[in-house]
Order: sequence, then C-alpha cells, then structure tokens
Amino acid sequence: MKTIPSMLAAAWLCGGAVAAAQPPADDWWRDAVFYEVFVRSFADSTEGPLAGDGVGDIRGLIERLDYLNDGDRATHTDLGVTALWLMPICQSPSYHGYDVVDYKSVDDEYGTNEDFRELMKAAHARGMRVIVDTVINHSSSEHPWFVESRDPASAKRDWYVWSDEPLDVEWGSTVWHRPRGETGEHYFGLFWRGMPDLNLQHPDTTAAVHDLSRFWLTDMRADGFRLDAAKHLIEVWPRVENTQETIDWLKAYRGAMKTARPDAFLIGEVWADAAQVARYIPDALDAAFEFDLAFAIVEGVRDGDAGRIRDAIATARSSYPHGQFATFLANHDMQRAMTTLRETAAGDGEALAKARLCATIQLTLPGIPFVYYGEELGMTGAKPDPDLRTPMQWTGDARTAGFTDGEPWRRPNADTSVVNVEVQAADGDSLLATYRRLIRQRRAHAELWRSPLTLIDTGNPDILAYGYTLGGFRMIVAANCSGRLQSGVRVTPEKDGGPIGPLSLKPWGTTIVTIAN
Ligand code: ACG
Repeated sequence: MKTIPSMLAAAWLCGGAVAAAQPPADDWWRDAVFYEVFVRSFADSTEGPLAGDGVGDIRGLIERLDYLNDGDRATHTDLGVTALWLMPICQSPSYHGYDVVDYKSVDDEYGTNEDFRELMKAAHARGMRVIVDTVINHSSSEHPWFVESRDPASAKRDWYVWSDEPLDVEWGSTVWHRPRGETGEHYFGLFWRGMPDLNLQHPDTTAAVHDLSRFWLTDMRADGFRLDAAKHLIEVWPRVENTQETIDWLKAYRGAMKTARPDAFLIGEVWADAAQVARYIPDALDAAFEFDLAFAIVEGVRDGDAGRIRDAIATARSSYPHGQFATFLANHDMQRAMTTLRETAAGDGEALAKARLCATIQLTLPGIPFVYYGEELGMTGAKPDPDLRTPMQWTGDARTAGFTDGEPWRRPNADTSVVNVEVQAADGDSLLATYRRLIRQRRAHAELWRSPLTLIDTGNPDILAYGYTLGGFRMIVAANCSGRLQSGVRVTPEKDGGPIGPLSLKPWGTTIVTIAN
C-alpha cells in the first residue's frame, strides 16, 4: 500500500502499471480531457493579417497550442489537455458569437475557414481533437434566413416561429417580439429579440441544420459539436424546455451526424437537473454537462460540505451510463470557480488550497472533464458575462496580460500581475503545476476512470472518499473538505479488502492511496 499526498501521487501514478487500453477511435471522447476556449480572449496572433488587433483569433490559438498540448507525452511543461471546445466562431454581430449570421463562415475577426482547417491539422498532429459550439436553437435576427422570413409570403416564413398573438410559455423572460417598426405577427426568441428561435419542426429548417453541421464535420474536419441551448430546440406550448419532441429531434440529428462521421462527438448544453439531463443520454446526445455536480463540487468546497459533493457524485453515478457525462467547475456563463471559492476563503493560501481540492476531485472522478480557459491559473470573474470571459492571463503586463501586442478588446483582470502563466509555469507548487500533474495522471490511467466508482464512508463527515478497483490495482481518493487538520482517518472500502489508514489530511488537502493488490 502506498499513501501518497496528492502532490506526489501523480508522479507515482504516471509510471503506474495500469496500461491505458486504446479506446476505439469513435469513442475517443470517453478518455478526453477538454479545455473550453473563448477564441476572442485566448490569444491574439503575432503574425498575419489579424496580428495585434487586440482580439484573439484562430492563428493566435495555433501559436499557443504547445501550452495546451505539445504532442509529446514525455514532457511536463504543457497542460496536457487532449481536446478543445471552441465557443462560437461563425460570423456574428456580437462579441460572444451566439447569434450567427453565416453558419459556414468563420468570423472575420477570428480568421478564415482555411485558418480553422490549419488549426485542425495542428491539433490533430498533437493528438488533440476540436469540437465547435454549434448554435442551432436560434440564429441572429440579421441572418438572411430571418430577414427573408419576416415577409409573410416568403418560403422561409416557417423557418422561424411566428404567431398572431403571443402564446403562453413556461419561461421567465419576454420571448415574443415584433420586428422593429412593424405591427404584424410576433416571432419567438427565447433569449432576446436578436436571437429568433429556428423552427426545427419544419423539415426544410432541419435539413438546413443537418447540412451546416455536416459542413463542419466533413469540409472543416471538426471532431464534433457542443450544442448550445440543446434543451430548448422544440417547443410544445407552453413548454419551451426538455420536451420529448426535442429529444426525438436530437436522436435523429445524432444519427445523421454519426452517419457522416462515426467518430463525431455530440455534447449538449442541457442546463437542468440531473434527472432531466439524463433523459438525453445516450441516444439523443453522447454526453451533457453535469451542472448539479459542478455546483456541488465548487460550492461544496466553498462551504466545507463534503456530504453535498458525495450526494451529487452518487446521483451522477446512478443517472448516466458510466462516465457518460461531462464534469466541469464553471463555464463562460457562470461565476468563475476561484471567485466562488474566495467568498469564504480566509486568504490567498486557503483559496488556492480550495482550488486545488476542486481540481483534484474533478480530475479523479468518472466523466469527461472540461477545464474553462484560465481555470488552471485560478483566474477570477463575476457577472456581467463579459467579465467571465476576460483575456487569458499569459504575463503580468497590466495592460495586455501578454494576450496581445495591441490594445486588448477588454481590459485584463487586475490580478494578472500575480495570476498568470509566466509566474506559475516557473512554480512547481502553483495551481497550474497541480493541473498539469492531475491531467497527466488522468491520461496515464484512462481505464481506471472507466471502472466502477465506490463511494466510501469514513465515518468522518468532513472527508469525501471514493475509490476504484481495476484488476489488481486500487486507487482511493480521500479529500478533506474542511479547514481543520484531520488525523486518524480510516478508509474502509466496502468489499475491497481491509481498512486503509490511519491517514492524516491537511486542511482542504487530499491523499491518493494506490494499492497494487
Ligand atoms: C447558452 C450559452 C450562453 C448563450 C446562450 C444563448 C445560451 O451557454 O452563453 O448566451 O445562445 C439558460 C439556457 C442556456 C443558456 C443560459 C444563458 N446558455 O437554458 O442554454 O440560459 C436555470 C435555467 C436554465 C438557464 C440557467 C441560466 O433552468 O435554462 O440557462 O438558469 O439562466 C440549477 C438548475 C438549473 C438552473 C440553474 C441556475 O442548476 O438545475 O435549471 O438553470 O440552477 O439557476 C449568449 C451570451 C450571453 C447573452 C445571451 C443572450 O453568452 O452573454 O446574454 O446570449
């Protein structure tokens, strides 16, 4: 039995004997470690026509790929993620890109379709995959389809949802709009007037969505999609979320996409409780984001509530086929994890310890892990939305954070002076170093995370403990979700042999015990 503080565990595990079986290529996503990138804020190119304009772009992302994955498993200076999720990159009038005006063209501020194909070549050369945010619930009101649809006599009238009178809906905000200056029918736009919902009950609209999706899988060689607002696709008045018709539409869509590319990965944003999300898996979507678990991990660590985390893990484990959900801490819509943790942390040291704890829990659980850009540094950010999406902090330069040679589209966070890649890459005890070790450990033992998870009751309410048994190999994770030193902790896995311990765990600390039976 080896009792290894988590800092060392990864080193040991990296050399562990558990060989990671190569999954069939079509299921590559089961063993992936994803990184969510907001292209506008990740890196402005230093060469080429868009260099130094203060806006992140695809060639800037290519220039920084080695930070994410240098393609060499023997090195330890890259983060080691194996897949990227790019937030929307199609032509859009907005900074976030979630209202699309041309689904088959990369936004001019981000580059060209050829730049994207170059990114795919560079990513694939490193063994990385790339999925793209695909917004099919709605388009921009400036999309030619909608402009044409505003004419009641046009062939595209029914590509959107029009009604003489606003229909009742089970939703909190204003969802029925009229084109400015017009007194005719209302159109349905769940999010706002600039995002009219597509009518996916119309066969021509569905055909157009299948066509644009196939374009990204075949012409552009993307490896799959993050489907935006996936639970809202088909309304059955007054219901505008999680209708069976939405699930059925997605089943057909998924079938069509898998025909085009059997290895395409379809993950959906279904922002709902686990019971609802689970309805989509595995036939309508390959996976979906586990929002309840994300909130439980970050708020559970913030509040020192191991029981909440344990319950959320148990719910996820029982709701989905093993591991067929995505774990994350926060995304581009949510307050950043470090900001949430700072709500109760006594200081920087405790905040860092809590961030390390969240990362260790997330990256030792089943599921497909997603890291939001900058989370590995402990970047902060609170609403409004643009402040959740500030420039990546590469250096301590207060004006640019090393993100651009020009004037950044949005001012970097003030803490870039101390929270940045340059400082943390040189510090073996930084949060970045922790993520690098945890991701390496994750990749070294892909089969382990696919094996059944045992939740372990230590009798100590502050300790979250769980383990895996695979062949003659056992791994036990014990996490101290309190600010107190916990000693004499005994971990007694059910049915898997005798008690382990007594262990001592530092405040907010973890220990990973590995046993070759
Ligand atoms: C997606 C994108 C988002 C984007 C849009 C529009 C949609 O990620 O960046 O905004 O293209 C709802 C939708 C999501 C949507 C968010 C923003 N996200 O379902 O698809 O709004 C509740 C509701 C959810 C709701 C959520 C947040 O149920 O439906 O998401 O609140 O508002 C527990 C519960 C869960 C509950 C949460 C929170 O988890 O189980 O049900 O979720 O608590 O209470 C883009 C831009 C934005 C811009 C917008 C117009 O990015 O900046 O504002 O367009």
